[in-house]
Amino acid sequence: MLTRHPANPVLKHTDCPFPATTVFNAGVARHEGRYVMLFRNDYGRWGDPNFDGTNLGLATSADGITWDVAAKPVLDTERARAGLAHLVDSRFGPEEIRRVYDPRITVIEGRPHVCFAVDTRHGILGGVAVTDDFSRYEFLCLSAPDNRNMVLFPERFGGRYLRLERPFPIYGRGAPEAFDLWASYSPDLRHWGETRLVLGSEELPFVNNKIGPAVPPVRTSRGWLAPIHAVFKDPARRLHGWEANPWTKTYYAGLMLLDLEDPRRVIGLMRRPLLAPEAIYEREGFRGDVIFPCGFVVEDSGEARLYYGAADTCVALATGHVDELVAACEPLPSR
Ligand code: BMA
Repeated sequence: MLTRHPANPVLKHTDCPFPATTVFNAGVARHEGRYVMLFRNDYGRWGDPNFDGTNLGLATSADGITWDVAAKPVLDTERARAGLAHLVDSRFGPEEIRRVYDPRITVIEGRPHVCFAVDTRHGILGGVAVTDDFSRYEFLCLSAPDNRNMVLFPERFGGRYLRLERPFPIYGRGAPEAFDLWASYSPDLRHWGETRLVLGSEELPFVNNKIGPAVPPVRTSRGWLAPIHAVFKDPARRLHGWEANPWTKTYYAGLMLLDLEDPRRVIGLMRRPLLAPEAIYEREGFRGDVIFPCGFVVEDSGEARLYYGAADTCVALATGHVDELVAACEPLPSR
């Protein structure tokens, strides 16, 4: 269904003019005639899982394959704390924000919006910011804990914005982790509600752990095409990784098709992985066997480009045709 690009990995730490160790989980969009990538950089020592910090870097490209990385990170913890200060209070001060990461870009009405995850002492939160130049960000909201992997739709529905998200329920189906994919509406990108379950992880036969949104969905004539991430955990398997604790989770890309009018309704689902870790850069790194898509661009030609973090270490690209991706989603007429 997808072909790995021969230039993979399209972005790696050695491409950065500033201290960088693992550059991965990158939001990608076409904006003002070029491709824009916001990527996560965990910096420290190669091979050492105790990173010194995390920041977000910016890369631009004419073709979406060869990237120029801006001289400095565009968002670090200090700037995130300053930007988020108006959304927190004295009990939960900006100093407890440890890092901002895993950005996803959606251009809405011409303006790039970025969803991001925030690690704090009181949990993991998700938020949304808007930017015009990718260096200054207006932070619009922060969720309740624990929630992340948020992606915005590029259009409004009945005037309202819609985002997919992945909360972390603790009590539920008995498994220690069984996380699902949800959606919320907002009138203004600041207040979110009418939250509904979109897809449970139990609905995918190759998943025994969790699923979540991956990239901003793309409109097609048949529905919203929405790649997801999907995780199988096998405690008996020891995958490549830098941490002392054995890494046992395989992250796949999956795929669903959502109703055009009510995108909280799944109308098609791929029952097998869209992309499974096979290449060396997907199997070996900080956390091996990880494919974590955060960027999705469909060209006018119908070429679909999926940008994904590989082994939590670099950014890779796989391409296919949008019509084949739509056709791969098995119809779910009864939902
Ligand atoms: C998820 C997030 C991602 C990461 C992935 C694989 O839960 O933490 O940032 O890429 O795990 O380690």
